[in-house]
Amino acid sequence: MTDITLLGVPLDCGKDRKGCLMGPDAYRVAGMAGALAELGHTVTDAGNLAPGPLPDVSGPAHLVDLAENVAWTGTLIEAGRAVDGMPIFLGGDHALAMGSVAGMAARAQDRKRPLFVLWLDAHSDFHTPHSTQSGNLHGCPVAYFTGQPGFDAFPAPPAPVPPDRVCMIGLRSVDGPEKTAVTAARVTTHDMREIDETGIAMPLRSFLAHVAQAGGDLHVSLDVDFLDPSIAPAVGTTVPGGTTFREAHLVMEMLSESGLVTSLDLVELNPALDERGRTASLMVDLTASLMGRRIFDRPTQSFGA
Ligand code: NNH
Ligand code: MN
Ligand code: MN
Ligand code: MN
Repeated sequence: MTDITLLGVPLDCGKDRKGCLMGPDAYRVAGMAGALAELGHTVTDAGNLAPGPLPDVSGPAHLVDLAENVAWTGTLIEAGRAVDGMPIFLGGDHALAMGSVAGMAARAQDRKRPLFVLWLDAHSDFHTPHSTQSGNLHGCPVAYFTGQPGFDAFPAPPAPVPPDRVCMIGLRSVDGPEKTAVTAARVTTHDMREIDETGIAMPLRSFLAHVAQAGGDLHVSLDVDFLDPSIAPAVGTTVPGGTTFREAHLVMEMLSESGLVTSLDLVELNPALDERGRTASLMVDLTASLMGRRIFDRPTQSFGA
């Protein structure tokens, strides 16, 4: 059983459209702590984090809330690094992954283990402050924590994650500059076109085998828009053609069975856009599957075996 720490991250500065600050409380209301405790885990809700004082920083003028993002990043790196067991970062928008992943990479380095990252998202979030057109820093975390240039206003990531230790699944909205940069950096990508053809289990299985062989820690970053908008409406950046209820649960069950996951982000939930809390509930159910909820313990009995 796992020692889980819930870290509330009411970070809402990664984009213009506000609402993700309500995410941590929506997860609490949807029963996150109880669902995990019921599986036998020890759960500590550490409450909500707050960003440090706003630094005096400058960068490209179109960036949204740069100073606040910088402040949060420093706070999250230290808060995550200090957690002993498994932190679950209850977001908050995806800009929180600058700090959560950089902090987990620092912690993995302290433990002399490589950190791998599974990025479950419609988007690759590989912009730099110079390539982003929207100015929304929630589109930039992967470039930051893999140590791409252009993040001078931010604290340097203590242990940049080599891009070839990042695996992205669910992609269906990648901007031009990101396409070039992701490919050049040799990030592993599995877009929806590939998932449609091979199924979602095959690429995930090979990534997990790779992480196991390397003796790595594994951080999972789950963006609500990984899911199809028909099952998860509570997100500001819906993209059609997302993963189904069954695909998403299969991913979580395979992650659980791998025993490799050491930290988790739940990001981009905007409760103001939800329908009677169903997206928050689905995210709780997915987290429970990731943490061991099962229909049956496999293998089940079959005829003629
Ligand atoms: N690529 C777009 C941008 O940078 C959209 C990013 N939005 C996300 N990312 N939700 O996961 O603005
Ligand atoms: Mn994202
Ligand atoms: Mn996204
Ligand atoms: Mn690989």
